[in-house]
Amino acid sequence: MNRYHVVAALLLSAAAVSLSTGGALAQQSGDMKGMPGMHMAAEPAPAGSAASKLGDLVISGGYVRAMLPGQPVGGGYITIHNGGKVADKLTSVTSSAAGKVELHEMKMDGEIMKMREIKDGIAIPAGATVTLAPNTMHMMFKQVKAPFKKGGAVPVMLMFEKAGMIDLNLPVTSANGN
Ligand SMILES: [Cu+2]
Repeated sequence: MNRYHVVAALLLSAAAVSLSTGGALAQQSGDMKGMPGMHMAAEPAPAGSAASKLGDLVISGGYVRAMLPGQPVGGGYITIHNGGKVADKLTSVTSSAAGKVELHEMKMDGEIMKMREIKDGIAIPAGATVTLAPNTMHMMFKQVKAPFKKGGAVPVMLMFEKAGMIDLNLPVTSANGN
């Protein structure tokens, strides 16, 4: 998954991605099993949605990945910065493009990467930047009405405990290539 993320980033040449860095990352990340999740932090993310302000929050870099034929669910990522003095929480996400959207987190279980639903929302501490990114957390789109296609956009509504709700259009980046 990680390798494809790098490929997706490289395809978006507009993003500030150096080819040599991307190549090194791709090689390093070839073996998913042997990889402790912490390499991911250094990775460039694809260019995503523009920054939007909602109260004290700045929400940016949102994107979803194109879905492969037969793939039953879609994955989405986004960055949330809380510039305020009070903690907030991302409580839920909905989308007209999917029957439901769940918040998931990835965890290494021994050598196997597993995901589980985050049922009580994602805390956005005061002053913090929380990033939903491959191998950390994601939005999982279930009962998708039409497979996400590269170049398209997926509407989402994010609901925060304090800041309220915001509608965003997340661009669809390339699929994992697999
Ligand atoms: Cu998931």
